[in-house]
Amino acid sequence: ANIEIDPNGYVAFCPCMGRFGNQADHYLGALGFAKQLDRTLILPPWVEYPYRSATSDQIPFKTYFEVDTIAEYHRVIPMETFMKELAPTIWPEGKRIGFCYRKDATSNECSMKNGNPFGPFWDKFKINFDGSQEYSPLSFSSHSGSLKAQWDKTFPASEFPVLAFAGAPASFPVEKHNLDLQRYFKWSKDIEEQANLFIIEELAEGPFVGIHLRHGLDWDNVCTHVDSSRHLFASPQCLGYFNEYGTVTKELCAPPKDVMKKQLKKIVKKIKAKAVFVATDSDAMINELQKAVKVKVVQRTPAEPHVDLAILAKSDHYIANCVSSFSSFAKRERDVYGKPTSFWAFTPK
Ligand code: GFB
Repeated sequence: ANIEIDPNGYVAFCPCMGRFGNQADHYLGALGFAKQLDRTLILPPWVEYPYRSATSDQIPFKTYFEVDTIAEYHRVIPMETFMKELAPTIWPEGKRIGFCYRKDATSNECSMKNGNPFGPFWDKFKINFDGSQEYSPLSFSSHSGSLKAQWDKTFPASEFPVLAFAGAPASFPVEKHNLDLQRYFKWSKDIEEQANLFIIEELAEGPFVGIHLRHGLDWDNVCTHVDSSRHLFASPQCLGYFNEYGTVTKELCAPPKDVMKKQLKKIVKKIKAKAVFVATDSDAMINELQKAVKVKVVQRTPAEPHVDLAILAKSDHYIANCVSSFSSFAKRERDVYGKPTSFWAFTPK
């Protein structure tokens, strides 16, 4: 098929920070940015870090999400398609410029491919950069209406058909005005089917509560940073972007077991739940929780992050970790459909 070239140009980026939750936040922001600039967004693959592997994997966008649904919001093209069909004409070898806020002082270049996952990401498509372009003092934040005018003036599409960013042209956590873009991220058929199948087989007896347990070594480390900040990672999702509903606490990040049990019991009773679904990549506390709530408590093994999130999003009530960006993905999805979410160790003030 002949794919038309967008005269307004393209935005490319590497979702090079964090794992799925972080990348998803950046994805929402990048989509909002491309929309503002009225450039087509090149949908990069997701970056994954297989256990015990020294390098990263790149998983096509469509493995987890429907491309057509994103396209309902704005013009997009999967990176695989762009590189195969369009790059030879409009972004050929020899003309590939990497964009960064500041060049590396030593090399005087944008560090586009330094280290993992940066190198493997662009290498996946055999992309090397032929030049570097700083974009400071421009920014990605779309509060000001003139964002498009500023970028177009400095980097007109005729001269810069592809703005390829070293990181994502977006903030972490996702900015408030981009939250609702979540509605365009629809799980792929495969993920959706796996989630539905699990619900039919294990959670069909009645309402169920979905809970996300974010704990384990890596997370304990994160939670030691709470004292110095009003926000941590995804915490605006419960505290509000201006700390309207409180500040971050140790408990919010690492809720004690007895607090969790009490809170879960209350919700189970309130919605007359017949089961609890546990999503975690650590200890699922199945026996302990079962004793506390006296209904069936299940997890899906082996756990797959996207299927876990899809199930959490479908639960009748969801209890999330306010600090975790993984937690926040399902919270945003539920917001789109008006489904209730509460947070461990959090009562809005
Ligand atoms: O998604 P993520 O950026 O969210 O990283 P946080 C957490 C990863 O842990 C997920 C796995 O992408 C999954 O691979 N994981 C966490 C889970 N919870 C679950 C679960 O319930 N089910 C399954 N199957 N997998 C932060 C990172 O995590 O953690 C930071 O964003 C940093 O960059 C820090 O690494 C330690 O925001 O929760």
